[in-house]
Formats: sequence, C-alpha cells, structure tokens
Amino acid sequence: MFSRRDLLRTAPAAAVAAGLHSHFASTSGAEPLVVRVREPRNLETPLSELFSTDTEKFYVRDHFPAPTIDSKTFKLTVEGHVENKLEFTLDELQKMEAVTREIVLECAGNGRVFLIPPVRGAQWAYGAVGQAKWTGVPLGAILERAKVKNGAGDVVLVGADRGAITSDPPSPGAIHFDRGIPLTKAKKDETLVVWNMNEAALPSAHGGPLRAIVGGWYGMASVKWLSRIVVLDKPHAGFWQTMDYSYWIRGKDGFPQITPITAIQPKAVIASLADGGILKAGAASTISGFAWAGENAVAKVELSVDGGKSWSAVTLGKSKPLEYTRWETTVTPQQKGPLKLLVRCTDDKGNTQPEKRDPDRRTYMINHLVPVDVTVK
Ligand SMILES: Nc1nc2c(c(=O)[nH]1)N[C@H]1C(S)=C(S)[C@@H](COP(=O)(O)O)O[C@H]1N2
Ligand SMILES: [Mo]
Repeated sequence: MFSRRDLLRTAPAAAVAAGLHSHFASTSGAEPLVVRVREPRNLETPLSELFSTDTEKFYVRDHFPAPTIDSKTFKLTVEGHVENKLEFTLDELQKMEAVTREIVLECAGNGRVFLIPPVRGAQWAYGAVGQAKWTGVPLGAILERAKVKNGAGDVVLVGADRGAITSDPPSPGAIHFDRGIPLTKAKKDETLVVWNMNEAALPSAHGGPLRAIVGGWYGMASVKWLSRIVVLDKPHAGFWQTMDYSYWIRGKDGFPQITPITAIQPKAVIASLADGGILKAGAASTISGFAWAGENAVAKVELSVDGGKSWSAVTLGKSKPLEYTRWETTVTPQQKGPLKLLVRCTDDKGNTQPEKRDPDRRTYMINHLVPVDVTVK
C-alpha cells in the first residue's frame, strides 16, 4: 500500500496545477535540483522528488566553494585533548569495521520560505532534507584509538573548505567550516565518519571523500570534506554555532541564552499534493507523505481538513529514530471549494509540531504548521 511510485505519482500533476509556484517548481531538463544559489551551491530537492533515494536528487548545501581533495593523498588528522595524535589515509579508515545506516539529513533552515515576514538566508521550501544510506566507521571508534583524555569538552569536526562570510554578522576573516559536538554525541553509534553514500563513493558535492554524519541532528553538524578532528577541553564557541546555527533558550532565570542548534524537530510533509492541488468532491482520495523526528521515532501523524480545528490520525508505516516514516490516509471531501490541509507529527517523547512560529528559533528549526491549500471540485 505504500509503494513509492504510488506516493509520488500525483505530485508533478499537482505542481502543474499550482501554476508552478517557485517553491513547488519541478526542475527543468538536465538539472535534478532546484537552484536556490549557484555558487556556493544551494540546491533543493523538488517536492515531487523529495523522498527519492537517488543521490542525484539529494539537496546540496555549501557555504564556500567546494574544495578539491585528492583521495589518494588525503589524510584525516585527530588531535587536541587526546593521548595519541593520529593520522588516517582513506585506505586505513576503510580497513576498520564499517557500518551502513539510513539516516535523514535536514538543513536547519529547511522551510525558511514559509517564515513571515521573510528573512535572509537560503529560501528553502520543503526540499532541504533527504535520507541516504551512509557507510563508514563510528566516530567513537576513531576516538577510542586516539584515547580521549579526561576532561574533554567538544569534539570539533573541521571541513577542508574555507572562506570569509561577508554578510552580517561577518566571520573573523577566512575560516574553515567546522562544528563542535559534545563527546557524548560524538560517541553515539549514529555519529559516523563516512566515505559511501547509497553504496557508492561519496560524491564531492556531499563532502567526498570523507564527511561526518551526526544522525538525528540538523545538517550543519554533518561536516563535509572532513579533514581534522580536534578534541577540546571545553565547549567549542566557533562561528558556526554562535553567530550562525544558534537559537535562544530561555532558562528559569529569565536570561535568553544563545545555544548551538542540535536535534532535528518532528515534521510531517504531504508528498502527494501541493498548494493548488485538486480533490474530487464525494470521492475518496488518498493523501500520503513522510514524517521524521530526529533522534526520536515518529509516534503519530495527524491530518486536519478544517484548518486545525479537528485532527484525525493517519496510517503510519514502521518508524525508527533517524529515518523517514511513511504515512497515508483517505479523505472524502463533500463540499466543493477551497480546503486547507494541515499535517502534524508527534514523536515518541511527546513533542508535537508547534502551531505558531517561535521567534526564539531565529531563522532555523522550522517545523510550525504550514497549510497546503487545495480545491475540491
Ligand atoms: N565542510 C562543510 N560541511 C558542511 C557544510 C558546508 O558548507 N561545508 N554545510 C552543512 C550544512 S548547513 C548542511 S545542511 C549539510 C548539507 O549536506 P549535503 O550538501 O550533503 O546535503 O552539510 C553540512 N556540512
Ligand atoms: Mo544546513
């Protein structure tokens, strides 16, 4: 009942019916991705292809021009607050015990085009998210060989790409893309250093020859072109988790604290219909899509056909943390005219998508409810 082809069949037709709103646009001709920014690359998966497992259709989010890395001479270094400084060639890493896991990556700015009023940053609609099969070694296995010293703080993952951010707030000159993660997350088995994507060599666009995958966290932690791992004796306060990719948490003391973005928030998306789609009055229509909830499993997905006044649970596929879950339901609208569809996901810890946007999240972690406007004919 959940064949992928069935789920996706109706979407391109719906996009055409929508008069090709830019964020629902299919791509033209040769390019499988919607170009949001050409250089550095910000390429979005169109809604009609969102749940494809094709590497070519996986979104691309770069902050700097992609570096050129020769995988034959490439070395990964491990240094900092460790007993053993290490250096690995790709070959040496590939001789370690490998694991393969399906993991969703979502950009923390996915859905930014739905923010009102509009904000700066890449104007992603639905498609800065994707799931792939990643093959590599647990970061924990590398850290074990390096013997992390007592009192370690963050493990900083450093990319080979480098540049200066000149928009406000600017970076302190030219910097690498990097991200620190706490040692506890670094040692979890969903945190990987990978060289394969969907069972083929990791393409350069996705960080090849080597990248981090920090399962369950927004994409910024999954550092591409990984070249250095630096263990600190304190938390990292680099550009990419303070000036960028951070939000406000209000403590009991009332002081909003700037906090690095971490876990992916629950989200459900309708894949079989887009804005402007058509349903037939008096006829049963199947509506389907996907949901994901970061480190947690999806416990419930609900659909509302009355703008959020009432909700009914949909049929869920098997759900696991870190992965997409498929869902499907049937609606039989009676009255002709406009209809507002809303879908919401609740994870197994009881977190639900918020109705309204929380401004403390700045321009990230966008999972408030966004209606899909269709017409019943
Ligand atoms: N080195 C490096 N790693 C990076 C980035 C980057 O610009 N440089 N972008 C990050 C962000 S914001 C996201 S959402 C993901 C995107 O991964 P993808 O391009 O494979 O989809 O990579 C992350 N890792
Ligand atoms: Mo991102």
